[in-house]
Amino acid sequence: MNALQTLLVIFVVMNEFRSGFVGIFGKPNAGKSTLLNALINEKLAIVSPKAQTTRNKILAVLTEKDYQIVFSDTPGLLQSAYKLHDRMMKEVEMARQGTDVILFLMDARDDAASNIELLKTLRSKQDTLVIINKIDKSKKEHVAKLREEFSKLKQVKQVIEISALQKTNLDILLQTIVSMLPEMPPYYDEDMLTDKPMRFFVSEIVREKLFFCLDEELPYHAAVYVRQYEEKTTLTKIVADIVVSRETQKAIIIGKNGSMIKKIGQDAREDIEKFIDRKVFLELHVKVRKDWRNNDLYLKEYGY
Ligand SMILES: Nc1nc2c(ncn2[C@@H]2O[C@H](COP(=O)(O)OP(=O)(O)OP(=O)(O)O)[C@@H](O)[C@H]2O)c(=O)[nH]1
Ligand SMILES: [Mg+2]
Repeated sequence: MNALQTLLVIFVVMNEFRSGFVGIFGKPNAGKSTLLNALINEKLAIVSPKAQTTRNKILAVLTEKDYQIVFSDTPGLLQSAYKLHDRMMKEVEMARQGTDVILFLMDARDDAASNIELLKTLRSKQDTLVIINKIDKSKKEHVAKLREEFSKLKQVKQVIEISALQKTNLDILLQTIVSMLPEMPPYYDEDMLTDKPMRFFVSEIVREKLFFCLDEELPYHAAVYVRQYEEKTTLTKIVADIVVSRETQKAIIIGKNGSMIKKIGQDAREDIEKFIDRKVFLELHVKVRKDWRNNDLYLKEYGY
């Protein structure tokens, strides 16, 4: 070993492993799930142009040589109109309690005041990184103003400007997060990626297609429940129910001569095949469960 190598070894030994829990919070549509996927380099969380896409807290573990970050993506912060929303905000609260670092994400085109208000409603005491996202779509002067406003807050350790979509400044963001984590051994095995089972991701992929294939309101009335998930020798057989609140919604999802459900099924199957790296046979059914979003039993059954 030469002198340089010895120095390197000493440096590595002196630099303890860092680990911690990092929660991603912010308004609906700020880009939280996009950021999570970009940071872990994997499409775990579903993303759509519509607000309130994410409904459950999702853990995603990023393990590198000298750190492990356990991210949690959360539903966008909102006022409850249904019991479903209460459940979503409970997921947020659970994520907040166990975190070492808070990532508060906002759309760079949004205003400072409403976001500062929202950050306060989190009532968090943890160190916070404010992330101004979508800088690919914003004006420099506005971003500078946001930075100034957020820098005044005591709990805000740093303000970082990024584009989650174009992966701009994500390396700086990661370095900053790691520097804020405690020296700790890893919480999870290095091959662990998430806390959610495959069935969950399958139902989410179908739900994502609903957001893309259907008009404004309908996706918010829908849940997806995977009834069967069976690995056969040559393929994986999946049977899932798309649950809606009304007969008229069912008719729209099925579409003329079944054209809509066919498209949803095809799009979802392709993504599921990519995700599990296997051939998939996907069977979708549409069911009506009146007012499921306000029904405790149904909410529980559908994973909320
Ligand atoms: N231009 C641009 N669009 C982005 C960026 N990040 C996310 N988006 C888009 O913003 C929309 C919302 O992204 P999501 O990641 O679903 O947002 P979210 O905060 O998880 O939303 P909820 O789950 O509803 O709370 C999608 O259309 C993304 O493609 C970005 O950096 N630049
Ligand atoms: Mg989301």
